[in-house]
Amino acid sequence: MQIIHSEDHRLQDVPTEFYRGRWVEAFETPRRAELVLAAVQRAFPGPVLAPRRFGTAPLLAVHDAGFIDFLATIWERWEAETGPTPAYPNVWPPRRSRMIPTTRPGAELGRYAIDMSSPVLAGTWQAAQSAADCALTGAALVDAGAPAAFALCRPPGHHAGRDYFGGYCFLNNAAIAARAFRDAGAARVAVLDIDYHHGNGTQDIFYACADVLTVSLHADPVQDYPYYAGFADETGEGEGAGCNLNLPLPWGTGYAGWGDALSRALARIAAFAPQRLVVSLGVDAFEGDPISRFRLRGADFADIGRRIGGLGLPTLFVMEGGYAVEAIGDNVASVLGGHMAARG
Ligand code: 7XA
Ligand code: ZN
Repeated sequence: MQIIHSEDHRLQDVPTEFYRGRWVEAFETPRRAELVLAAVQRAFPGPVLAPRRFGTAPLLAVHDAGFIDFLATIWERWEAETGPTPAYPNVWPPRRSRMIPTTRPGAELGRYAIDMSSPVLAGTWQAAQSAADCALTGAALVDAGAPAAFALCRPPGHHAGRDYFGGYCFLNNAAIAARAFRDAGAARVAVLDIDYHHGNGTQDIFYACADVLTVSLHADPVQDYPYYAGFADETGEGEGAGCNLNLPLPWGTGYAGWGDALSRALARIAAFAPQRLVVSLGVDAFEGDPISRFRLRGADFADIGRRIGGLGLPTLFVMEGGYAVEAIGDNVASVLGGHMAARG
């Protein structure tokens, strides 16, 4: 298993986050990535690769140019107005607003943020670019013949849409890699999102695309974040009609129900006959996750990897969520190990 990782992720580091009306110890921390790195190095000895640098062109292939410019410049604008304190939106545009650029960084944050979970810091842009570069490096390795690669990205990406950020995500690493696979010649690419939370950003980016199938297993958006997308009747539009499959599941779902949904997801992907697969690999469906409410056990993750490997597709795994720090490393390594076992 080829592993790609950048220490730049440490630049995104806040001690607290706003959760259910209180400032609590942050769930999404650098420690998560450190624990995953340690576990995958134990499980798959060998070099961990640093990302190649790809610049902004692959980011602009999936994200709006104004949004990328915003991410690249907002910290300087915010710091000049407020000083070196984490940048949070302080206002959001009401429905039917004209999305006109303003001169004030707080209002600009509100134009692009979907929530308050993702403060912009001095190093956020560098951390986000490096995470995207990890995904792109992994995609290049798979294109060069690796059966699978693991991009240990942080910040994660699947909540970042064409022109918005949130849910700890700034750039959509999985979508950037999927688009890169297409641009390198794959006629069809599938994205399978197994994170507990719906991959609303990935769905948004590819919703009208016939060449990228997006499939997501996640908590019912009536019950859980990101709330306003992820319903079963969202199936794609225009040329992309039929190319988005959402499999929302209720709180309390264990591996019996989750595994049935995975069977539907895998059957849909097999029918699409893609040349490449991107897996948005969140492990927050784990029973011990502090912000999630599914009941997958540690042993289930190896089976998930085996079953994904059964597709026989060149596969890029991209790290997303997972907050049970005592188990996050083992759960990620189990998925990757199961995949390797299936691919032989
Ligand atoms: O996959 N997404 C996550 O794991 C993050 C979801 C929670 C975002 C913050 C909500 N307050
Ligand atoms: Zn998640």
